[in-house]
Amino acid sequence: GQTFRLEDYRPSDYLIPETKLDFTLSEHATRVVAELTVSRREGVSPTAPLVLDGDGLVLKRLEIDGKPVSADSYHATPDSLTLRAIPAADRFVLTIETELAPASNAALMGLYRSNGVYCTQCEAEGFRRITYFLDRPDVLSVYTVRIEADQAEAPLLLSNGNPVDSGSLEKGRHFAVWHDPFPKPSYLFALVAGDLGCVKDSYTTTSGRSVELGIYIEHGKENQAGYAMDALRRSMRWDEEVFGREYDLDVFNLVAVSDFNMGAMENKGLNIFNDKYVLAAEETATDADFANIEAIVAHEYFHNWTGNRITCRDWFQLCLKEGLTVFRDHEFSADQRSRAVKRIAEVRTLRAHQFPEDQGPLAHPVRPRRYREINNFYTATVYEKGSEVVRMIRTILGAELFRKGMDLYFERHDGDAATIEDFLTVFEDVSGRDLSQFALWYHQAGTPNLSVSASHNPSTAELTVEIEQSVPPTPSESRKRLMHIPLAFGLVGHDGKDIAYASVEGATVENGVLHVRKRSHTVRFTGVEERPVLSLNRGFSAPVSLSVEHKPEDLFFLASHDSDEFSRWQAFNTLLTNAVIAAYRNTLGDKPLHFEEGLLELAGRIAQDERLEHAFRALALTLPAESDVARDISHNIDPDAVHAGRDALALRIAEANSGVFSKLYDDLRMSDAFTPDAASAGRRALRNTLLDFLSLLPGGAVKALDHFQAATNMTDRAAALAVLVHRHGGSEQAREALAAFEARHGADPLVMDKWFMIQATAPGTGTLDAVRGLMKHAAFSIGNPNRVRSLIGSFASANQTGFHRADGTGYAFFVETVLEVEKRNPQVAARLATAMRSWRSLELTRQELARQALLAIQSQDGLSADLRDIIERTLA
Ligand code: BAL
Ligand code: ZN
Repeated sequence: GQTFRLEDYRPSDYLIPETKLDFTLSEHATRVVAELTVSRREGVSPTAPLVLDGDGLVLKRLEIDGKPVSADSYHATPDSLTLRAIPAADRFVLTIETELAPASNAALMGLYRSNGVYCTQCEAEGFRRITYFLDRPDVLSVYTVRIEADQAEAPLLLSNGNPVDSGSLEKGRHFAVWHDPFPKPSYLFALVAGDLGCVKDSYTTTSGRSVELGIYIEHGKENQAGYAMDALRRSMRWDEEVFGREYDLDVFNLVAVSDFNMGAMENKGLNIFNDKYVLAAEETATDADFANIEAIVAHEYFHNWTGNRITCRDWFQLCLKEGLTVFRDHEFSADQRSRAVKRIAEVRTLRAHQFPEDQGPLAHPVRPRRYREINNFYTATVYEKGSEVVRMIRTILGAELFRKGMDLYFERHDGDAATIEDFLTVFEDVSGRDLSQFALWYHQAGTPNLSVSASHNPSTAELTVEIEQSVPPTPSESRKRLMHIPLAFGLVGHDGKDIAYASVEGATVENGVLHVRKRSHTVRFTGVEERPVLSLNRGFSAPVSLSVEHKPEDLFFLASHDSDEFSRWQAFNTLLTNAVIAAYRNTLGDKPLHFEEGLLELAGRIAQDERLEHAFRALALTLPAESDVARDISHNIDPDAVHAGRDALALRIAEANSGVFSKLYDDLRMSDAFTPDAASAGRRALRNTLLDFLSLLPGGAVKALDHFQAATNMTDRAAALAVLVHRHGGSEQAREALAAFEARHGADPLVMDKWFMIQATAPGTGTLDAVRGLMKHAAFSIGNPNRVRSLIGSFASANQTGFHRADGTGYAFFVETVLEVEKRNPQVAARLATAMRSWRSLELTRQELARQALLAIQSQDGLSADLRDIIERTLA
């Protein structure tokens, strides 16, 4: 396939200032008439050909200014339309008619059908599956869309912008016309037509504009849309208050569909959502679902300014809208919930998804310089690390200058297709700072490492901190430049309070942030009478991997006393991780496992510490996942030994704290009505975490089944089911709970996804057969991305012992299934295949089996560009 390079960017010779689309919808033969007003960019020769993108299109009619184009002056293939003889006038109207078969579009890009509803997905390059177009984000057009359909089949006809006309037609058909006054790139085009239920509300912006809000979902599920609507209204208010951004159309519509490749899509005025991120009720959704819905509704809404009003010049700039919008949704959730808890959750996600990406064969810069398939760059690096980079800009500039910079960005670039350079420049302009070294965060892949040691000299009252940075090589970037790393820190005194110092030299320190810019810094703090404990990277101010030469007692101290809650969590988490790694090594060496009493006790103390939020305690007590531990071990990993080490620690913590945990578990029982707020969710999270420990003690399966049966909401029910299936798989209690869950929720596919996922993530070699069996279950469908991700995706990426079986049968299953999914949906298959990205860190036998599996996929004929790209980069 072709490789696209950032340095090859050049503006389009032609633009399309206006686009009129006329859809006559039918399942197998939808007619699309596109009337494009084409203009030649100034200075471009009239002989320059016009080359439009297509993807699998059939051209039915082609006219220029209303006259047919002669056969010798154009060339049409399914993938492009080239016009050679173009009117000399610098503006003309091109009419293109194409015919589509939405019902057989299984790739879910372009126009397709989901549960009988017509819908679209155009990002990144799906619009070219609808009509020939300059399908690139820097070609902005004003759209007017007419949709005609059968009134009974599709009473609802939606597109971007505001509704301008509608009416009935002969033979039971009807139409609607939508006009979007804001010029937009084709990837933001959307259409929905079908028979859906609706929840309406209205919102008045600060300047008094009244906006009609609509959420469209499957009939009968209207009562599950309230939470999303509330989240939408809160998002609209928050963006006004925190970023000064108001909504700009008369309507805002959000549609939930069941077959969707992504989480959701920010089409102008018509967001389309994976129904998983809309539907919420206590009976069917967990607290995590509620939190995700809130975050994703906000994310898509926030794109209206960061993505839509200001879009990307090209797809290399994807992080310009995604990293920034993730940052905005993170801040929103932090304001709606507990900031510290939210931050810990973000960092856990970043480490679980972005760090392995950055440390493996698929590593790429936040702003990549090349790609073969852009769909494969909707990654944790672009999104999550992209958000961290924006957060660092705020850390460096301070909140006030950051806001000033954002204001300037909106003012200067509204209506533009912008670049990362444009974004950085506004912050340089408002602050007078030079961000060129900082910009490496966008340009250079890899997680920087910092090693730190500190020594205190009581006689001179000096603290000396040695800091070394290194950036590991990543694919196609062997030599790295030194980064600018803002490290928030504190010197913690014996009473847990930060102590002051007189002066500092060896690095710039501003507002509690130490700026690492060189390979090594020797930082001297004077006037430090007592030996402090160094608390570094507070709030996870920089996405780095940090190794501090702490004395073990220092970590215990920080875990109990650091005033920064994130760092407290981090210290305890590091202690737990170290304990599992020690147990792992002893397991491999056939040595007895031993855990420090102090650690076990500290777990008990944290559990009961009334000064800490419940949700914080739950996060602290959640042991690092097997994949987290594996990442820290980094090479020659035996997943079975990781599992054994982690389980052993869980058991010892449970045994050492059985009384405390039991009492707390009982005290946390809630009898009041369910509410999804953060405080109540925190109580449930802590109680469910305790259940996981208690289930390891005698009578644990019975206790978990009691919990399951007593559950009055999905959070508790799913948590108990997971405990039974993961801790007591095959037991009578686990079987009973699985059957009860299936009987209760069998008709609700989204809830059955939880049932699939819990079973797919059960540790041990037996799970592979279980997954194969579940693929035959009536609720499973290989064509639906949510089903595939919950059963197969979770097995491959979140089941270390089950998937990475030493006999390689997990990998054989992987080959077979990825190829099966690929036949229908290359994008979902490619995503699934990233489960292999850390194969080189496995022990040698598994490594070789994994490599064979990847080669088996690579050798297939006719592999999609999506899958080929992932497989070849993974093998490289
Ligand atoms: N733009 C793709 C979906 C999202 O990030 O919002
Ligand atoms: Zn986004």
